[in-house]
Amino acid sequence: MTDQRDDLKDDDKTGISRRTFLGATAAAGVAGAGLSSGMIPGIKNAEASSKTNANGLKFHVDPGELDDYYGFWSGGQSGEVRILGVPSMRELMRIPVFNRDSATGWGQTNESKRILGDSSEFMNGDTHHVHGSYTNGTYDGRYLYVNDKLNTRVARIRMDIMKTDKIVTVPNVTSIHGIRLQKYPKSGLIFANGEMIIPQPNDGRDLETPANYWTMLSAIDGETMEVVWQIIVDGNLDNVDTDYTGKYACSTCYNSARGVTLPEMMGPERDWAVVFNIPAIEAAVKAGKYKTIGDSKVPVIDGRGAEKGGSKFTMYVPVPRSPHGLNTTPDGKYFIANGKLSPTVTIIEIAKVDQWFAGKFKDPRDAVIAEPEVGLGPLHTTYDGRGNAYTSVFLDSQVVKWNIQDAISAAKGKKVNYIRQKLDVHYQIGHTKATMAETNEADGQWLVALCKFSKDRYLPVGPLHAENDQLIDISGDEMKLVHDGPTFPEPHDCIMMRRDIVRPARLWSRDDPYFAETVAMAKRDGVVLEKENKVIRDGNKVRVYMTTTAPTFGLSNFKVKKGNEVTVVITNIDQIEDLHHGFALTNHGVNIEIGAQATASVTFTANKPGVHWYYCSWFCHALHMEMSGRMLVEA
Ligand code: RUQ
Ligand code: CUA
Repeated sequence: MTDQRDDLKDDDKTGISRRTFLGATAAAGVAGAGLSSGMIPGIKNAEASSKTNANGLKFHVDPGELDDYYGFWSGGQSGEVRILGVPSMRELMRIPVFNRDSATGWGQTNESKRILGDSSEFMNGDTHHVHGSYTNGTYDGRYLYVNDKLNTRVARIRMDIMKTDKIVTVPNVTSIHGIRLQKYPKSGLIFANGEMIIPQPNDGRDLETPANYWTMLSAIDGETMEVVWQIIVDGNLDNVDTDYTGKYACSTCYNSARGVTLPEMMGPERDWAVVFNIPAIEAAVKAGKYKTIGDSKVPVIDGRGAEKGGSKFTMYVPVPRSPHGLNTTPDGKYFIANGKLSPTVTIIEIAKVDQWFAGKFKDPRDAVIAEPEVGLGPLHTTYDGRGNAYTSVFLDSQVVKWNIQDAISAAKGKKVNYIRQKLDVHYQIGHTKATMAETNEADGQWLVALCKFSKDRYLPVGPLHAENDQLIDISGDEMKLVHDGPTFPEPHDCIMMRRDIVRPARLWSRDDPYFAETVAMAKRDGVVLEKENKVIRDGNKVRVYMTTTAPTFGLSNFKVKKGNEVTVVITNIDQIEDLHHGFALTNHGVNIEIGAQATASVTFTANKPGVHWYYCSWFCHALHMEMSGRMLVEA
């Protein structure tokens, strides 16, 4: 094993590591000596590979040209999802899923507040994992789903309008970390890991009795976004993936001891990956063999039983202590758990999982067919669809390419080197993901290394540095770093989808459900949104309806009384693609976006007598500056 690690040093053909080199540049700079680009390992690679990859796909996207892939990035503690073009790594859009957005008014419009629901009191989120909906094992371009680790939520994003349309707060658990979708026949169900253990129910009981703290896997209906069942487990739940038949989900557990302090969590030699038998769980729910917890109506199944290997619902496969990512191979044969504290990844054969649930053997550990050593700190693994795996190793700051079948052969005693290449990345990589890697159409074109630190790769911008997403060409035999992309915290995880899968809308449809409730309110007020500009007075409540068309608001002024609760409803009747208007009301903290053919509304209290101008905040016309009006507030 150590041999393989040494071999890898030879892969760096220059014989000097990037970091040593950086030291050398600094020294050369001081001495006033120049270095030709030919001496810089990274740059030499880029020149040699021209501007296309082995399959002729461009990695330099010229101005005006379009990317081949959509990338969807989970923005970590920024609470958002970002859309990037790949391979250019140009940021195309941000979707403010859980946070507040000054530009679009997400979190302020009545339409977005309805979607945020009870949790609209929170101003933030922590989006770790974004995944696209599936039909028959590959992306179908309908939805994205993303977790909120901070406030225990799962959100759905409609891919036609690229806006969040449903959010669910998951009961009975705390901190949703890993999420994955059923891949076949479609998603179907969304599986969400509750990471932290808590008392059941968490209503003040058992505060000092961690022995009574538990967590669960939750299954959410991908259409209704309701939690349809939950299953209690031993230990905790970190990351999860599913198989390609719709039968299993498999989660890593780094706290099998259910400790509440670090030493307690680090106690056991081994933790596990727990496989969930979805049909068995669904049958029990259907048969009514479940309980409920506290006020929640969600059926809860008991999946504990790690000490005897599992239950009819769960199989606890022992793996080295503190595993992290779990990734299914695109051929649907293996679950691969990443060691984190162990330099290994654990390969679980899914055919053996079938046999274990069928009672063909007893010890779940026998489903592990290989545990290859890959490097220090393996966190996540991705695939090229050609039988190779790419594992991010945090401590070594590398992406390690290895061959799955060779690793299995080596475990059977064959003398083969399954490691193909180790590539330095900059620095401390978390996730890594290849194009289409989470589908049965994994195409092995590009790989992204999502690095938590950029250190010296960019101009310093204060104590807080940019983070670093690196694009790597994996189309040939050799991985080649093609460029760096600075990221605002945090580049957490991403998926990359062929562009033909994504079919965005060009204009809003007037009957879009996104603003249906606002349309219904107008109907009750007898207002035709597309034509009329009207003020409806309803006691202390005032509803102001107006149209917009560049460069005018339908009302150049409206009058209210101090203390009125004012709802402004705007319908943008422009028919031109991307012709957005804004309604920005001075000194009231109000600013919302109204897309072409959309209706949007905002409610606020008029508590300051006087003249308050509103203006359009999205540049729409040569007379955009003149697109304004007055709210007159009587004392
Ligand atoms: S987990 S850096 Cu939140 Cu995605 Cu592994
Ligand atoms: Cu309307 Cu600017």
